[in-house]
Amino acid sequence: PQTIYLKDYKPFGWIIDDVHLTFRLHPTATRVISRIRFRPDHDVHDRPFFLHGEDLKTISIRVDGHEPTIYEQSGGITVDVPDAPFNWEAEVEINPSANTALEGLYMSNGMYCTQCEAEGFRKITWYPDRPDVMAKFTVRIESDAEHTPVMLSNGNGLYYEQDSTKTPAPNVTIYQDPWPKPAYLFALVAGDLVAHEDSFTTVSGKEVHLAIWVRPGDEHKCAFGMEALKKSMKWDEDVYGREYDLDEFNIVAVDDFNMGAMENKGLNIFNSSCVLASPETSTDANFERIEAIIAHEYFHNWTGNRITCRDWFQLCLKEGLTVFRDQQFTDDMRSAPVARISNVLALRARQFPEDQGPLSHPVRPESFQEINNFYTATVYEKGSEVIGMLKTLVGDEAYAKALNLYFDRHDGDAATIEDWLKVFEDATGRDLSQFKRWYSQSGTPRVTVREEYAQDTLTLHISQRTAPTPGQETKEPQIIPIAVGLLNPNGDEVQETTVLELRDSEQSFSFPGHASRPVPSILRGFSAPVLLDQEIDADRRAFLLAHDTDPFNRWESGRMLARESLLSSVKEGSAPNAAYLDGLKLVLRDDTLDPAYRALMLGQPSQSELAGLLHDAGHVPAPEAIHAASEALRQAKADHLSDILPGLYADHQVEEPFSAEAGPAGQRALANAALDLLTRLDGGATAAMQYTRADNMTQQLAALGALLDADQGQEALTAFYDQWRDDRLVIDKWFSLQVLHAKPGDAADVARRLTNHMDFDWKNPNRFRALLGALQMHHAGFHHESGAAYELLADWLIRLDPVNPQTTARMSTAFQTWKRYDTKRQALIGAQLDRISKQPELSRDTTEMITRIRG
Ligand code: HT7
Ligand code: ZN
Repeated sequence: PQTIYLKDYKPFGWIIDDVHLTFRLHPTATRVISRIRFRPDHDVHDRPFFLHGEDLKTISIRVDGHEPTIYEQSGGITVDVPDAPFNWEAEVEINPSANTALEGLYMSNGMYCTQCEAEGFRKITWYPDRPDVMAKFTVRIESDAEHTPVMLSNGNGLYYEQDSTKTPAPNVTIYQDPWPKPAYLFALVAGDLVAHEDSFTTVSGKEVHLAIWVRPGDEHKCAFGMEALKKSMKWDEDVYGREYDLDEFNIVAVDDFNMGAMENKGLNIFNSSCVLASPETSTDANFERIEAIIAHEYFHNWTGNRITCRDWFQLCLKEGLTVFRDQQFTDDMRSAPVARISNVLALRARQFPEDQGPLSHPVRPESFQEINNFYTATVYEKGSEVIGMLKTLVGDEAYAKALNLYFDRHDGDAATIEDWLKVFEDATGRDLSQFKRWYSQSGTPRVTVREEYAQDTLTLHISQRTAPTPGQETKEPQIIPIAVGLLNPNGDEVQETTVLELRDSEQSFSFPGHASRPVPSILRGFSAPVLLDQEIDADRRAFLLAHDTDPFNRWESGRMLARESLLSSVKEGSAPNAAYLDGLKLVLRDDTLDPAYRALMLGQPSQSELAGLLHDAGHVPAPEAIHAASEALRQAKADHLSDILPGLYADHQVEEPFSAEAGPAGQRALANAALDLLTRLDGGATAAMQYTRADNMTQQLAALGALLDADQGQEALTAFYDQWRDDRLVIDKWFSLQVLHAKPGDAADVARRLTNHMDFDWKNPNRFRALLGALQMHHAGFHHESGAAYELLADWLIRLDPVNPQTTARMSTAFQTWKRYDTKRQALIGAQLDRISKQPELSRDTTEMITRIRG
C-alpha cells in the first residue's frame, strides 16, 4: 500500500462554488447525479484535475455537456478539463446493500445512511474527497414513500413532496446547506423513522428545530439525549460564545456503525448505543457517555465543521480540541474531580499503551497508509491533554482570548496546527516553538523528581526523558507544566498550587521559607500526560491520601499505594499493604466526600496496567500471577472493610425515582463498588437480592456481574436474556458480561460458545465488539497460556476483514502489547499475526496495523 506524507501536501487547484446532488434511492442500485461548478484556483500552478472514486459504476460524465477524456488512476480519475470555469455532470450507480464496510452510502436494518469521514464520499460519487475542498451542497432525494417516509440531509429542509396518486408513491425532499463544507461532512438518511422533537432558542433569538430520529419502538429512549443536546447548545454559547447556525439540527440513531457518532453538518449520525437511553436498559456509565458524545458531536459544529482541517494529518486540530471541549462540558455538568480521574484512567488504559508500544505515533502523525487507523487515543485523548497543558501554561484568560481569535480568524477555513499555535502566539506574545514538540514527538515522557531539603528550602530536582518510539530514536525536551502544592506535616496547605514549567532535560525549583520540611504534592490534577517517578514511601503516600487538598492527587496516592501493593505481591508474594487498606478505610468513612469519588477510591489498577508496569520495570509479566494478586487485593479489601461495607451499601441506596444525574449515579456507583466486595464475603446473597429488586440497568447489571463472580449467576443470566432478548443494546451487555466474568481458563471457551449463539450477528460492529472486545479486555483470559483466545480473535479478525476492514483493523490493536510477554506467548501471538498477514486480499487497514504491530 502507498504511504502518504504530511510533507507532500499540495492544494487541489480548483475551487467549487456549489454542489447539486440528486439521489434516486434503491437498495441495490442507487443513482447519484452530481452537478458541480468548478473554477481554477489561480494561486495554484500545477492543477491536474483528479477526482476520487471507489466502487462506482459510471453511467455518464460530462464536462460542459461533452464527454471528456478520462484517465483511470489508482483511487480515482484524472480528467481533461478546460483551464477555465466549467460545469461537471456525472451519473453513477452504487449498491448500498452490498456495502458492509459501513463507509459511504449503506443500509442498516432497511434504512439508508452514510458515513463519509474520513474518505467515504468517494464511494458515493466522483469528487475531490479531501477536507480542504469546501463547497455549498444542495441535495435532492427521491425514493418510494412506503419504505422511506423520512429523508434527511445536511442543512435546512427546503422542500418535501409526496405524490400519493402514483404507486409506489414517490417522495422528494430537498435539503440545502448554506455553509461551505468538506465532503466528509456530507450525510443522507432515509427510512422509516420517528422523531422525538423539541426546539432551542439561540442567544440571538433564533428558534432551532431539534429532532432525534429513531426506529419505531425506540421513541422512549430519546429524552435524555435531547436534554443533553440542549445543554450542549447552551453551554457552547455561554462558555465559548458559539451559536448554532442552521434552522434545524437532526440526530439519527443507527444500529450498524463503526464508531460512536459522526458530526455531519446539521445531521449528526449516532451509533444507537451512543444516543438511546432509558433507565431500564442503560447504565449510569451509558448515560454519562451519551451526554459526552452528544456534546462532542454538537461542539464539532464550530471546531471541525465551521473550522475544519486542511488535511487528515491535522485531525487533532478538530478532535483534540473537541474532546477538550466535551471534557470541560462534563466537568461543568458533573463533578470535575471525578471527571478528571475518569479521563486519566481512560488515558492510562488506552493512550499510554499505544504511546509506549509499536503503534506509537505523534498527536499529529507525519505519514499513514490508511487514515482510519489514526482515529486513535493519541490523536483524541492526548490531543486533548495537549490543549489542557496549553491552557495551563497561558492561563484561562489568554486561552479565551486565543480561542476568540481562532474563531474570528479561521471561520470557514481548512486550518492547520500551525494556524492553531499562531493564534496562541499572537494572543499571548509567547513563543510556542518548544511546545509544538507535543504535536510532533511521540511517546510518553517520564518525569523523575528528587527532593532536597536544606536551610528552610525545599528543592525539587526534576528531569524528563522520553524513550525512543518507532521512527523517532532521539527526543528533545518538551515543555511540561507541573502543578505543585506543598503541605506541612499537619496536612495544611502551605503553598497553594503553582505551575512549574519544566523546559530542560533537568531543572531545579526551590521553595524557600519552610521552617519544617513540607510534603510536596506533584503533578496536581494530572497537569501533563506523563509518567511520574517519585521516590516516596508508603507512609508519605498514606499521608497524602489522608490530607492532599488536590482531589486528583489524593485519589492518585491511594492508587499508587494499591499499585505498589499489587506489584510487590506479584514480584515477591507479599501480603496487601496495610497502609493502603487503613488509608482507604478512612477515606470511605468520610461522608463529606462525594460518593462517586469514594467509588473511584475503591477501584484498583487493571491487570493490563500492572502488566505494563512490570514490563517497564524490566520484568516479564505473568498474567496468571497478576490475576491472582488482583483477586487477593480485592479479597483483602473486602476483609479489611467488612465492618463498613454493609453500611456503605445500605446508606447509598437511592430511594427517589431514577435520575441519571451525577448525584444519584454517584450513590449507585458507591453502592455497587461495595456490592462487589460484599459478594466476596456473603457469597452473592446481597447481589441476589439486588438482582431481584433492581428497577434500573445499573443495579441489574452490577448484581448479575457479582452473581457470576460468586458462581451463582447462571439462572439470572438466562432470566436476563429472556427479559431483554428484543433489545439489541442490552443483549450486547449480556454477551460482554459472560466473557468478562469468566474464569481465566474459561474465557476463550465461553467466547467461542457465544460465537455460535443465534444472536451473534457478527457483521454488526457493536455485537462483534461486545463479544470479542470483552475477550481482549479480560487480561488473564486473553493471555491464557493455552493461546486459545489469541487464536479465536485471529479467526474472527480474518473473517471480518473482507466485510468490515475498519472495525477489523481497530480490533487488531488487542495484540499491540505482545512484546511485553514471555517468549512462549510472543510465539503464540506472532503465529496469529503471521496468519492474519498472510490472508490473501487482506485490507489496507488491517495490513497497515498488523505490519506496525509486528514492528
Ligand atoms: N469525527 C468522527 C470520526 C469518525 C467516524 C465516526 C463514525 C464512523 C466512522 C468514522 N470515522 C471517523 C467522530 C468524532 O470524532 O466525533
Ligand atoms: Zn470528534
